[in-house]
Amino acid sequence: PETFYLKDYTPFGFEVEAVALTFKLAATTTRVISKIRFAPKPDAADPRFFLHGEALNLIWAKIDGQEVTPQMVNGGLECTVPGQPFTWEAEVEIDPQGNTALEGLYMSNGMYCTQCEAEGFRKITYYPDRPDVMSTFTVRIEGSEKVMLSNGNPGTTGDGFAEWHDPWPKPAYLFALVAGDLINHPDRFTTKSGKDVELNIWVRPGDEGKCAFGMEALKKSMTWDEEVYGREYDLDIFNIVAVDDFNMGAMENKGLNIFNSSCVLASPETSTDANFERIEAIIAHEYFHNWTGNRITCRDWFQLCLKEGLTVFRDAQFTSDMRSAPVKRIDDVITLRARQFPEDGGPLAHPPRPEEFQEINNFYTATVYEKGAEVIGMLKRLVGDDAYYKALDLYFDRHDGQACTIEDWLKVFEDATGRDMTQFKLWYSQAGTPRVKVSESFVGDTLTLTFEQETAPTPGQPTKDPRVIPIAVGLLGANGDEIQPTTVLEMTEAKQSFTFTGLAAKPVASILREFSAPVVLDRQMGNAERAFLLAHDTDPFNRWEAGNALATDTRLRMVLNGAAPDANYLDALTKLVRDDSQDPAFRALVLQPPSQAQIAQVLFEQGHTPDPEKIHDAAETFAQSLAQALSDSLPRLYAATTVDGPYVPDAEGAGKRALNGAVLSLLSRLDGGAAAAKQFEAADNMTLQYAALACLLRAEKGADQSQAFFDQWKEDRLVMDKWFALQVATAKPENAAQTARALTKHALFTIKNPNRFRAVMGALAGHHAGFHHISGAGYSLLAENLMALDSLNPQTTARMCAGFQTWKRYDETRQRLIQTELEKIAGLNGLSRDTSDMVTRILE
Ligand code: HT7
Ligand code: ZN
Repeated sequence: PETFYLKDYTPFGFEVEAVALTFKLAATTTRVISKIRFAPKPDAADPRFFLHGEALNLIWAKIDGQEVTPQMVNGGLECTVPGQPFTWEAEVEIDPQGNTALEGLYMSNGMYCTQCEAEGFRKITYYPDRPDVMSTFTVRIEGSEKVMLSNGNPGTTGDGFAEWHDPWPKPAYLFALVAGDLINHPDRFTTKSGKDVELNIWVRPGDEGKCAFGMEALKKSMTWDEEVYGREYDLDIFNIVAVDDFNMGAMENKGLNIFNSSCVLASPETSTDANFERIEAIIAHEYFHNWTGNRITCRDWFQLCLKEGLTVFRDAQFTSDMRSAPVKRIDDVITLRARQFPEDGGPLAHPPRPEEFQEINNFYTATVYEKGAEVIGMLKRLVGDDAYYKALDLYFDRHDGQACTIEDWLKVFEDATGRDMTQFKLWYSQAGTPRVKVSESFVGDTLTLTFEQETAPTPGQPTKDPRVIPIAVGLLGANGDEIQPTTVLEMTEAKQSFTFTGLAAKPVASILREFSAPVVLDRQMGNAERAFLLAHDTDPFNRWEAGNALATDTRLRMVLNGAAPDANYLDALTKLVRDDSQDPAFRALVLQPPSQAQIAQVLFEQGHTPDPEKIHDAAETFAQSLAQALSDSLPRLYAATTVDGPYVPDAEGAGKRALNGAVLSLLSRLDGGAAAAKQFEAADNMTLQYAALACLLRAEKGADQSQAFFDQWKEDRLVMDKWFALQVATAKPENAAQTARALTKHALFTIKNPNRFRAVMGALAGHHAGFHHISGAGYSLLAENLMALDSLNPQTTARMCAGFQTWKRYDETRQRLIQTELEKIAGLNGLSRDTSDMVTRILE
């Protein structure tokens, strides 16, 4: 397969002045007629007229009205064209019904919809399908569907047709079309300059009661982007459509966002607090792309983090403002460590801006998205808030309507601040997570902190240069008072010392506050000092981090030395949990144990071979000991954290319910599931019902409730996804694969729906001890299903291969078992390019 390189970038040799498309919809024989005005660029480096095209049946093509016979070449066509502006016309036939890959124009439950990012437009018609080719689009849809939507503003609509015009030049990956029997949840928004915008969320009949929350989230996002970034919406209408079959979460098509229904539909009865928060964040994310992605897009797909990192950063700011900033930061760091750190330390490691790829779909990764956002967080921390917004204003002014690069992005920071960004740019070009070792000395009145940074080799990058690392530090006195407020140390060398003078006594340093850089902090610290920070740190992130370090440390000692749970830590934890003056959301976070995969990650970082069984046993023993230690308080805590009144999906209620759920889970270890059974019976919202069912299933006492849950919700596909996933997630390790296998035989299981497939297979891959069970049954079941899915949906298959990416950190037996499965996948006849790329890189 061909490898694409950043260094080979060459602009397209033609301007695209305007695009007009006519769709004649038919399930298996849709006709697409294109009329495109091209103008040759006088000084084009590559004057070839090449149009991408895949799985298209070309009926005819014309240039300036004259029929032509283009030459079919790999991935598209070439044609001899005039030396002056000309009109290209073509008619192609495509088969939306047969398109199970969910890329291009496809059908989901009888409804037509599209997914064009990254390279799906070439499955709709012949076109220069690259993000630096921007043009205005006019679309006419002919069909009998009740609702027919495309990008931009509506034009004429009549019997059997609808026309749309998008005045904003855009790349083809932002094209969208939806047609079907849909119902809208309408609303309106007035922008700060007084423009009236029609808003709609379009859903299948029956789902109209699940749109109100998403609509409120959209309006909040529109207001927030005006207030914080000065960005206003720019069309007369903004449509969102919910689709059941979708490979990812959502897509920011201009004026016509398409959402996986799981990321927009919500109701208290069917959605958990976590679902509500995620929906709010994804609606914001897609909306924010209108400026960071659509108005300013990427020159090529190597620059993907230009739009994704920035938009994730913006949606995180939004969630922090709408909910609790510390809780959001802690949640994000947990996710970063769970998803990005393993990627950065394994065979799939790549920089936020990769320099080569075979299949771009495989680069929608935690590194591009989440690390991309962390890099922007560091930039903001280094230049300060005022300079950050000054640089962003310049970015929007300078680059509106353009397709840009990371160089353009860093240049606005250089121009706005006068700062040289050369060294900072290494964050975009170097893969791997820096390990920062810190040592402390206190002499006279001076504290010296010495940091050393090191990044392990990653594929294709054997050596690394030192990066700029912002390290936020505060100092606490013996009584817990803050004697040095947060200050950002700017580390630029491989080894560097910083001093704090005029100190009366040795302080306790709080280092890497707010997780100021995406690094592993290697700090030798006693548990007494950690307990002190857990009790006193004024930085909420580092307070949590101290508790997390204690929790991790005791778990590591249990796994490595067979130690008992640390009594001092249990004591500190029980004190904090019992203290009703503390924020419930914070107590819930401190109670949430580090995941078993996270313990495996830390063991690996410290040079050990993780043993999934021992890690699982330690987690169980610890939870049981904690439940015992808290036994006298659990009933009171459970009662005290019950939220009265009607369900409201806000941060305060969610925080209380999170604590209530954590307490219920401990209580269920002692009361045989009695409280959980009662909660399940009485629950009037999904958060409580789901939490209760999880406790019961974990205790192997939930068979009746599981059946009752199924009977109640079997018509609701999103709740059914939860039911499928929960059974796998709560299975004993030795039963996880068997449970998942049985579920794949269930009448409601279908391999063709990515949500259902992920519910079962994703839950299996996420069940650390179950997936890595020494029988190898987890590995072979996942591999078997990936092989079955590959020919239908390569994109989802390839993404889920990442479940195997950590294989080399395990013992030889497990490595052999996984290698056998990976080789089976690699050897599959007709394996897709997507999956082949992933498996080859994982095996290397
Ligand atoms: N920009 C969108 C990415 C996306 C996507 C990429 C590849 C294949 C299918 C896809 N669906 C959506 C989503 C986002 O980041 O907002
Ligand atoms: Zn995005």
